Amino acid sequence: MTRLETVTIVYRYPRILLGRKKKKLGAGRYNGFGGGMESFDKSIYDTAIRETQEEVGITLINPERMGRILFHFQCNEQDHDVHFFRARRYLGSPKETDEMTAEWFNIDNIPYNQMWADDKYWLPLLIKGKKFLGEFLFNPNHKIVEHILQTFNTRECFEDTLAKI
Ligand code: 6OG
Repeated sequence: MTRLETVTIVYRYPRILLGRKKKKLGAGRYNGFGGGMESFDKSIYDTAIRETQEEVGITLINPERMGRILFHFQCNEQDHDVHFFRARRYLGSPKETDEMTAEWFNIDNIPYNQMWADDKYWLPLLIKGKKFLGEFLFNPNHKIVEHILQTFNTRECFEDTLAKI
């Protein structure tokens, strides 16, 4: 079984909004906001909007899908198929919830040593506006064993490739 999930990075140059996750997979680490697609979500965009609303109390306007990565774990964890979004605009003000804190970081000062090991590969691409597709294998200590990451020059080429997989 593969879990279909989202991660959204809110980007207001020169800062991004991250949260330290308080429970479940990735607890203690900073990440974008997101979670699993539910049967009542009409699309993965709805999941991104709903999860960001639940975790940090803001309503995204036109989040853009920037990437998709398939994560495999050698033991004890199902695969995660994560769609990554970037959003510049939103309604409301970010606020801490019982799931995540809400903290702004300058893009030159991102706390990669307190994030998932994959983040330093895809987050600089997302910030630059590059689309990406990839696959990562993690060992039981959450270290990367192998990875591939492909970038795309146009949104059309990225969405065409996504439609084929
Ligand atoms: P819940 O299942 O707890 O949401 N997620 C990952 N994020 C990053 N940056 N790297 C990974 O590499 C990830 N695997 C999963 C997707 C889990 C949240 O964590 C994200 C979801 O936003 C292994 O509801």
